[in-house]
Amino acid sequence: MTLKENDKLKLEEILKDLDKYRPRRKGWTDRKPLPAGAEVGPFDYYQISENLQRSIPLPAAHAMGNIDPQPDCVITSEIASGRFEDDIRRMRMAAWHGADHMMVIRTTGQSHYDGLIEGTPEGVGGVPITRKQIRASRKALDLIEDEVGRPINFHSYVSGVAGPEIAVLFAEEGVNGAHQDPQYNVLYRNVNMIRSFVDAAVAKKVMAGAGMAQIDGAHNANATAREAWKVMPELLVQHAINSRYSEAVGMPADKIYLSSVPPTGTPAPILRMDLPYAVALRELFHRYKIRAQMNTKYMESDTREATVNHVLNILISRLTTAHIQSTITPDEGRNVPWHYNSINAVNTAKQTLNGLDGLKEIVELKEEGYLPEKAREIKERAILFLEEILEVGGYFNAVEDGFFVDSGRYPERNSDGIVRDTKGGVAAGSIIERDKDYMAPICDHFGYNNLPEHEGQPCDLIHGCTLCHPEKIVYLDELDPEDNVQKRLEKTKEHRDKGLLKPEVEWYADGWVNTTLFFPTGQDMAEAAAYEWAERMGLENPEVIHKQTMHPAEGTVMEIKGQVQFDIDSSTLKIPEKEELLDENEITQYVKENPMQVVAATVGEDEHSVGMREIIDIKHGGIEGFGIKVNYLGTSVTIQKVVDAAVETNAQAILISTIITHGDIHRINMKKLHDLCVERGVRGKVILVAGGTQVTNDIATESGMDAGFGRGSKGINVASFLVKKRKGMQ
Ligand code: Z98
Repeated sequence: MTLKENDKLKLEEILKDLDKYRPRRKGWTDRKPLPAGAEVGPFDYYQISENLQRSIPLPAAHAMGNIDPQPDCVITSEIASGRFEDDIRRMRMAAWHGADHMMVIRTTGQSHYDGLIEGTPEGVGGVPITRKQIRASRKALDLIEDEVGRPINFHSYVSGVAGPEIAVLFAEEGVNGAHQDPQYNVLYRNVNMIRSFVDAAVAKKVMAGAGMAQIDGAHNANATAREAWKVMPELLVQHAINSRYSEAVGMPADKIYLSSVPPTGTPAPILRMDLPYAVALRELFHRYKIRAQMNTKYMESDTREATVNHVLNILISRLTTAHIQSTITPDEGRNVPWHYNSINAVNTAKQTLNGLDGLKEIVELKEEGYLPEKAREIKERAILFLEEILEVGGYFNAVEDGFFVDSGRYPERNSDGIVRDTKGGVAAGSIIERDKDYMAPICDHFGYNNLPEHEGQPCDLIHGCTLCHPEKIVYLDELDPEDNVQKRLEKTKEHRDKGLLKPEVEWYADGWVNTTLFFPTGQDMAEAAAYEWAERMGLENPEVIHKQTMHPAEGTVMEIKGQVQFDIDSSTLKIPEKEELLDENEITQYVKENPMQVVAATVGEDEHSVGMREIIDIKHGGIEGFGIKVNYLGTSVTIQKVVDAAVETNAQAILISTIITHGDIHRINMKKLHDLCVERGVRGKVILVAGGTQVTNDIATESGMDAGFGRGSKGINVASFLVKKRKGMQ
């Protein structure tokens, strides 16, 4: 099965024979960098990787030969619709925009699961960790990577008491990367500390066996801390604990990615605060790779504000290093992330990385003064923190003493850190010693394993494990008769099969729309007005998702979301025929080889000049810009004068503009122009074009013109037409 550009991804096809599907590879794949100076279109780049076979370039690329340079680092899209059938579609969109790391997370805590949840329904918050959902996602990604021409990494989370089982499931199903950090379980999920670290050893070893990339959880301290910029020393400590522990239990250093966040947000002077931190991190942890996450702590409901922080975060990545540039959607602060916001975040990363390409070829970080001094200070604070952990008897005691996520700036403490009891927490007391004759159920296994001497794989002794013999994997389909993908697909079947259209942001045909409103009043009144407005518009479940004062008395901008219940039947829609425009370069080249002279004027008793000038002047993309010579006669020009000028200058075309239409004067003038050209014997060689707000191509051609250009027309529309017509006349 291959995907076709203009066809939707067919979920039914993905689900077909899913029980037999095997992923085609395991392990993480980085991008293939191109040598410095590699050319893409008119530019050369220092930090890019191989081009995609299919992709959607940034909007402005249309003026640069539609190039889509792919930055050197992997780009993450966080996918969290909670339904794998919708996640898959979003992954395809993200891949086409340049994401090659699909980080799929539940909409609510995955780590609250205490065991594998195969066969369970979607439930609250979505379950992207059943075998069926993982396998379907990987199968879809295998097709998508063929389509775009680049390997795509599939990622989820190995956390909670079920962590080791989830790691095995991921290894079996070709998941390429995962978050794994026992400190996350301890601090944020209150899983027993000993259990967390024992589980982590097992899970990490399994992940290492499958070549998976491991991302830690230090960024969560930043997101949780009351004053996030104060936790910089602790972030280094958390990275240190997880990365050294990972290596100790068998994770290779080149698969360890530190999850780093520039800790501060604007309006703080974030570069001065976060750049020294980034430098300190990379100096201390040069053995490992960096996954740069955008700051989420200071993400509010304003997507513009979140995007600016994201861009500044990427500037720090470019001033230092990042192997993975992760994106969170700028709407995280107000919604479960929406499709187009996910894609926007990927584009923000791609655009900023493109824009900052080769930054270090032209600027250098100072080796003396504020930056290295500040970096050193952060490192010193982190080392002191680690030493104090040793002084109190180790990590468990330190957590019991509330060392972590304290709002003080270390070594200052505010005694508000997260406190956990070594003997308490979820699954406390569940660690037991292994029997002397313990035999692990899979080969990639941490710790003691009672194996008699033999050649070959350990699992030969048990006739193969599921990692070595995937045919042994037992595939369970969903068990709930009501809440399962087939039932959910039935609900949208009509929409998909019959082409009924409904706007959506999360799930197929969910009906959610977002509207921006400005009311000339203060916030409270504006909010009440927004709800009233939503009701009158027929929006169901309205919710104000953003409000921002422009001035306390003069006005407030609101964004309100709501659901619509009606569909649009695509079979009833009339799609206007699209005018095929010539390429800008083609027009310019043609005019260069076949010089073109035109006469232009606003005719009759019409003093409007703006429309015609916009079509002519180079500034806003007018026809002059393509090399067409224009003899502009001004306003209120008679038809006689226009034709005289054309004859005198031997012009190839006449452009008239008429805005006034009383008494059908626009039609009358067009006819007059045509007739006079016939009378003077030039109609066969002069192209006649009319424009104006009330002019349409139909009206103009009925009135003897060769073409008419109405509202919204631009210079390129006219230039493209003139060139096509000239070519036809030659
Ligand atoms: C991210 N934006 O990094 P629950 N383990 C670790 C995590 O960071 C997370 C989980 C597990 C973030 C997403 N992080 C939040 C180290 C989540 C997931 O229980 O589902 O929240 O565990 O991508």
